[in-house]
Amino acid sequence: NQQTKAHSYVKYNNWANIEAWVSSITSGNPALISRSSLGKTYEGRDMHLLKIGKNTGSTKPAIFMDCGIHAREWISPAFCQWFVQEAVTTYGSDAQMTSLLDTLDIFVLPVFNVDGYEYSWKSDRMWRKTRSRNSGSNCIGTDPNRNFDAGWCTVGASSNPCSDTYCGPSVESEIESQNVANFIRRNKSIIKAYLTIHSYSQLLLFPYSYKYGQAKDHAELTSVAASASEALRSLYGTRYTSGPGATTIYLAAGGSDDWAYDLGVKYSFTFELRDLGRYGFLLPESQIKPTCEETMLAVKYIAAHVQKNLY
Ligand code: PAY
Ligand code: ZN
Repeated sequence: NQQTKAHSYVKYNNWANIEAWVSSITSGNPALISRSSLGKTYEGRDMHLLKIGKNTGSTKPAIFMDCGIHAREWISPAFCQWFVQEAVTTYGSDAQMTSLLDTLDIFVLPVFNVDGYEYSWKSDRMWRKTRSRNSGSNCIGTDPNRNFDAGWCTVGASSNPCSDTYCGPSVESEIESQNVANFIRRNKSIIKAYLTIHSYSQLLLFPYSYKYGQAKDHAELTSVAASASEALRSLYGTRYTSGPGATTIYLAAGGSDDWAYDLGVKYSFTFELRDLGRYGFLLPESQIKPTCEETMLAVKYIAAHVQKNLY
């Protein structure tokens, strides 16, 4: 009789364990965490969302962070779980975290593409896209990071449903993208930063990816990304490259980061976590802890910058 593995921060957790974790971390930290759902996925799973922050009785500025847009990037959901745990356990002892959670709310979507994530556990470890059916094709899924309204399907995306970078039949055709976009649109006045966690390549990207043109906030984003990368490197020497997506990785339209930025969320960053390709998407579990620890430093740096530069 096979024993089901329990949740662990230093292992990759399947969706059942992540869902159980969402419940237990929320009920264990009622003063700092509240949960909601952004809606259901294509296959009917809940898109659980955690709000972390001290309840002040009034509306606070917020940061939105998602993990697991792409199914196979398992280190990404592992980081969101780590972040939530680290936030609640260091609140009250770590001065920076305490101050962040006293003044800001941090919305964490631990897994964006839940259906794809499940599929990457059960059937195809290298699955990237959603699991929606495509009319007129036997190929499944759309790339959720090509499905947002930012130069949609113009460059670095495919209109072939069989491609791993399929942009979908229309903007926000995927219910998962729609649920996230609706939430951010609805909370546009309070969301000051958008962080989206991917792997791999060790990059810290900011707009634009859908065009070569510089973002209005290019200078500030460049300096924030450089300092955040430096903070990350200070722990274990892991080197990150930072810059606009188009020139740092490749032109790619329809990304959530560019969409959020053009909506008015100034501090929009895409993390590409470890490694540089030795293991790629198959990052060993032994690297979860160091990867999450170093990434915390960069995320906290960005959050502190946002806190000091509210707009
Ligand atoms: O901002 O341009 C952006 C996002 C770029 C990512 C994307 O293609 O969506 C980069 C890739 C990713 O994390 O999905 C990088 C990985 C290594 C890949 O699959 O190519
Ligand atoms: Zn990705």
